[in-house]
Amino acid sequence: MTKKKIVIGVIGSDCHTVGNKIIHNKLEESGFEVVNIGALSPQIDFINAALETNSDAIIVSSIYGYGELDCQGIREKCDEYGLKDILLYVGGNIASSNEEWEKTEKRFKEMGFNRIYKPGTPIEETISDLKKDFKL
Ligand code: B12
Repeated sequence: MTKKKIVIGVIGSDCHTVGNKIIHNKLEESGFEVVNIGALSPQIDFINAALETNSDAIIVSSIYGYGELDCQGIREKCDEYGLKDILLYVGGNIASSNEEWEKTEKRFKEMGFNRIYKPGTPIEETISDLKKDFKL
Protein backbone atom coordinates (compact mmCIF):
# COMPACT_ATOMS: atom_id res chain seq x y z
CA MET A 1 0.00 0.00 0.00
CA THR A 2 1.30 3.49 -0.79
CA LYS A 3 2.25 5.58 2.21
CA LYS A 4 0.11 8.55 3.19
CA LYS A 5 1.96 11.83 2.73
CA ILE A 6 1.90 14.50 5.39
CA VAL A 7 3.17 18.06 5.11
CA ILE A 8 4.58 19.38 8.38
CA GLY A 9 6.07 22.73 9.33
CA VAL A 10 6.17 25.56 11.85
CA ILE A 11 3.99 28.43 10.71
CA GLY A 12 4.66 32.15 10.43
CA SER A 13 7.71 33.84 11.92
CA ASP A 14 8.15 31.00 14.39
CA CYS A 15 11.74 29.73 14.43
CA HIS A 16 11.43 26.85 16.97
CA THR A 17 12.87 23.82 15.21
CA VAL A 18 13.33 21.03 17.77
CA GLY A 19 9.72 19.81 17.99
CA ASN A 20 9.46 19.82 14.20
CA LYS A 21 12.35 17.36 13.90
CA ILE A 22 10.86 15.09 16.55
CA ILE A 23 7.47 15.11 14.79
CA HIS A 24 9.16 14.34 11.46
CA ASN A 25 10.91 11.28 12.92
CA LYS A 26 7.88 9.97 14.77
CA LEU A 27 5.64 10.23 11.70
CA GLU A 28 8.22 8.41 9.57
CA GLU A 29 8.63 5.70 12.19
CA SER A 30 4.86 5.27 12.09
CA GLY A 31 4.87 4.62 8.35
CA PHE A 32 3.99 8.04 6.92
CA GLU A 33 5.89 9.87 4.20
CA VAL A 34 6.84 13.29 5.54
CA VAL A 35 7.23 16.50 3.56
CA ASN A 36 8.89 18.82 6.05
CA ILE A 37 8.97 22.50 5.15
CA GLY A 38 10.60 23.36 8.49
CA ALA A 39 10.31 26.52 10.56
CA LEU A 40 9.50 30.09 9.43
CA SER A 41 6.93 28.81 6.96
CA PRO A 42 4.16 31.01 5.59
CA GLN A 43 0.74 29.48 4.84
CA ILE A 44 1.41 29.40 1.12
CA ASP A 45 4.46 27.15 1.62
CA PHE A 46 2.29 24.51 3.33
CA ILE A 47 -0.14 24.71 0.43
CA ASN A 48 2.49 24.58 -2.31
CA ALA A 49 4.20 21.64 -0.62
CA ALA A 50 0.91 19.75 -0.39
CA LEU A 51 0.08 20.49 -4.03
CA GLU A 52 3.53 19.61 -5.36
CA THR A 53 3.69 16.31 -3.49
CA ASN A 54 0.01 15.40 -3.67
CA SER A 55 -0.12 15.13 0.12
CA ASP A 56 -3.03 13.84 2.16
CA ALA A 57 -2.78 16.05 5.25
CA ILE A 58 -1.12 19.16 6.66
CA ILE A 59 0.05 19.37 10.27
CA VAL A 60 0.74 22.92 11.35
CA SER A 61 2.91 23.56 14.41
CA SER A 62 3.01 26.84 16.27
CA ILE A 63 5.25 27.23 19.29
CA TYR A 64 5.91 30.93 19.85
CA GLY A 65 2.46 32.18 20.81
CA TYR A 66 1.18 33.84 17.63
CA GLY A 67 -0.33 30.77 16.01
CA GLU A 68 -3.85 32.07 15.90
CA LEU A 69 -2.85 35.06 13.81
CA ASP A 70 -0.63 32.98 11.57
CA CYS A 71 -3.33 30.40 10.91
CA GLN A 72 -6.15 32.73 9.97
CA GLY A 73 -7.47 32.10 6.48
CA ILE A 74 -5.48 28.92 5.84
CA ARG A 75 -8.55 26.77 5.12
CA GLU A 76 -9.90 29.33 2.64
CA LYS A 77 -6.48 29.43 0.98
CA CYS A 78 -6.42 25.62 0.78
CA ASP A 79 -9.84 25.70 -0.91
CA GLU A 80 -8.74 28.44 -3.28
CA TYR A 81 -5.68 26.45 -4.40
CA GLY A 82 -7.61 23.21 -4.96
CA LEU A 83 -6.90 21.44 -1.68
CA LYS A 84 -10.54 21.05 -0.77
CA ASP A 85 -11.07 18.64 2.12
CA ILE A 86 -7.35 18.14 2.85
CA LEU A 87 -6.95 17.16 6.50
CA LEU A 88 -5.70 20.13 8.47
CA TYR A 89 -4.37 19.65 12.01
CA VAL A 90 -2.76 22.17 14.34
CA GLY A 91 -0.83 21.85 17.58
CA GLY A 92 2.07 23.09 19.69
CA ASN A 93 1.55 26.10 21.96
CA ILE A 94 -1.66 27.45 20.51
CA ALA A 95 -3.39 28.47 23.72
CA SER A 96 -2.89 31.36 26.04
CA SER A 97 -2.76 30.51 29.73
CA ASN A 98 -5.54 32.95 30.65
CA GLU A 99 -8.24 31.49 28.42
CA GLU A 100 -10.29 28.30 28.72
CA TRP A 101 -9.10 25.74 26.19
CA GLU A 102 -12.63 25.23 24.80
CA LYS A 103 -12.73 28.84 23.60
CA THR A 104 -9.39 28.57 21.82
CA GLU A 105 -10.38 25.24 20.32
CA LYS A 106 -13.68 26.68 19.03
CA ARG A 107 -11.93 29.50 17.18
CA PHE A 108 -9.50 27.10 15.50
CA LYS A 109 -12.47 24.85 14.56
CA GLU A 110 -14.14 27.88 12.99
CA MET A 111 -10.94 28.49 11.04
CA GLY A 112 -11.46 25.07 9.45
CA PHE A 113 -9.00 22.83 11.28
CA ASN A 114 -10.12 19.20 11.51
CA ARG A 115 -8.17 18.51 14.69
CA ILE A 116 -6.78 20.93 17.24
CA TYR A 117 -4.40 19.87 19.98
CA LYS A 118 -3.86 21.35 23.42
CA PRO A 119 -0.34 22.36 24.45
CA GLY A 120 1.42 19.30 25.83
CA THR A 121 -0.37 16.81 23.57
CA PRO A 122 2.10 14.16 22.43
CA ILE A 123 2.37 13.65 18.68
CA GLU A 124 1.48 9.98 19.23
CA GLU A 125 -2.12 11.13 19.79
CA THR A 126 -2.08 12.83 16.38
CA ILE A 127 -0.60 9.70 14.78
CA SER A 128 -3.46 7.65 16.17
CA ASP A 129 -5.95 10.27 14.88
CA LEU A 130 -4.34 10.22 11.42
CA LYS A 131 -4.79 6.45 11.32
CA LYS A 132 -8.46 6.87 12.27
CA ASP A 133 -9.05 9.66 9.75
CA PHE A 134 -7.34 7.69 6.96
CA LYS A 135 -9.10 4.49 8.11
CA LEU A 136 -5.71 2.68 8.21
C1 B12 B 1 14.76 26.76 22.58
C2 B12 B 1 13.71 27.84 22.66
C3 B12 B 1 13.88 28.95 21.85
C4 B12 B 1 15.00 29.09 20.84
C5 B12 B 1 14.59 28.29 19.57
C6 B12 B 1 15.81 27.71 18.85
C7 B12 B 1 15.41 26.70 17.82
N1 B12 B 1 16.15 26.68 16.74
O1 B12 B 1 14.46 25.93 17.94
C8 B12 B 1 15.04 30.63 20.63
C9 B12 B 1 16.01 31.24 21.62
C10 B12 B 1 15.40 31.11 19.23
C11 B12 B 1 13.62 31.03 21.04
C12 B12 B 1 13.02 32.22 20.69
C13 B12 B 1 11.76 32.62 21.11
N2 B12 B 1 10.98 31.97 22.01
CO1 B12 B 1 11.34 30.19 22.66
N3 B12 B 1 11.67 28.64 23.64
C14 B12 B 1 12.59 27.73 23.56
C15 B12 B 1 12.34 26.64 24.64
C16 B12 B 1 13.32 26.89 25.80
C17 B12 B 1 12.48 25.21 24.17
C18 B12 B 1 11.73 24.89 22.89
C19 B12 B 1 12.02 23.47 22.52
O2 B12 B 1 12.87 23.19 21.67
N4 B12 B 1 11.33 22.51 23.17
C20 B12 B 1 11.52 21.10 22.97
C21 B12 B 1 10.59 20.61 21.85
C22 B12 B 1 10.72 19.09 21.73
O3 B12 B 1 9.26 20.93 22.22
P1 B12 B 1 8.28 21.81 21.33
O4 B12 B 1 9.04 22.74 20.46
O5 B12 B 1 7.26 22.39 22.23
O6 B12 B 1 7.56 20.76 20.36
C23 B12 B 1 6.76 19.72 20.89
C24 B12 B 1 5.33 20.14 21.21
O7 B12 B 1 5.08 21.53 21.10
C25 B12 B 1 4.48 19.32 20.32
N5 B12 B 1 3.98 19.90 19.07
C26 B12 B 1 4.51 20.80 18.23
N6 B12 B 1 3.76 20.91 17.14
C27 B12 B 1 2.74 20.08 17.29
C28 B12 B 1 1.68 19.76 16.45
C29 B12 B 1 0.75 18.81 16.88
C30 B12 B 1 -0.39 18.49 15.99
C31 B12 B 1 0.88 18.17 18.14
C32 B12 B 1 -0.13 17.19 18.63
C33 B12 B 1 1.95 18.49 18.96
C34 B12 B 1 2.86 19.41 18.52
O8 B12 B 1 5.28 18.22 19.94
C35 B12 B 1 6.63 18.65 19.81
C36 B12 B 1 7.55 17.47 19.97
O9 B12 B 1 7.46 16.90 21.23
C37 B12 B 1 10.86 26.93 25.02
C38 B12 B 1 10.48 26.62 26.47
C39 B12 B 1 10.23 25.15 26.66
N7 B12 B 1 10.82 24.63 27.70
O10 B12 B 1 9.53 24.53 25.87
C40 B12 B 1 10.72 28.41 24.70
C41 B12 B 1 9.36 28.92 24.26
C42 B12 B 1 8.75 27.96 23.26
N8 B12 B 1 9.70 30.18 23.58
C43 B12 B 1 8.84 31.11 23.79
C44 B12 B 1 8.92 32.44 23.27
C45 B12 B 1 7.86 33.43 23.74
C46 B12 B 1 9.94 32.81 22.38
C47 B12 B 1 10.15 34.17 21.78
C48 B12 B 1 8.89 34.88 21.28
C49 B12 B 1 10.89 35.01 22.85
C50 B12 B 1 11.11 36.45 22.46
N9 B12 B 1 10.37 37.31 23.12
O11 B12 B 1 11.91 36.73 21.63
C51 B12 B 1 11.13 33.87 20.63
C52 B12 B 1 10.40 33.61 19.32
C53 B12 B 1 11.35 33.62 18.18
C54 B12 B 1 10.65 33.15 16.93
N10 B12 B 1 10.67 33.99 15.92
O12 B12 B 1 10.14 32.06 16.88
C55 B12 B 1 7.70 30.66 24.69
C56 B12 B 1 6.39 30.42 23.95
C57 B12 B 1 5.21 30.86 24.79
C58 B12 B 1 3.90 30.35 24.29
N11 B12 B 1 3.64 30.25 23.03
O13 B12 B 1 3.07 29.98 25.06
C59 B12 B 1 8.34 29.39 25.37
C60 B12 B 1 7.33 28.29 25.78
C61 B12 B 1 9.10 29.90 26.62
C62 B12 B 1 8.16 30.44 27.68
N12 B12 B 1 7.85 29.66 28.70
O14 B12 B 1 7.71 31.55 27.61
N13 B12 B 1 13.07 30.07 21.83
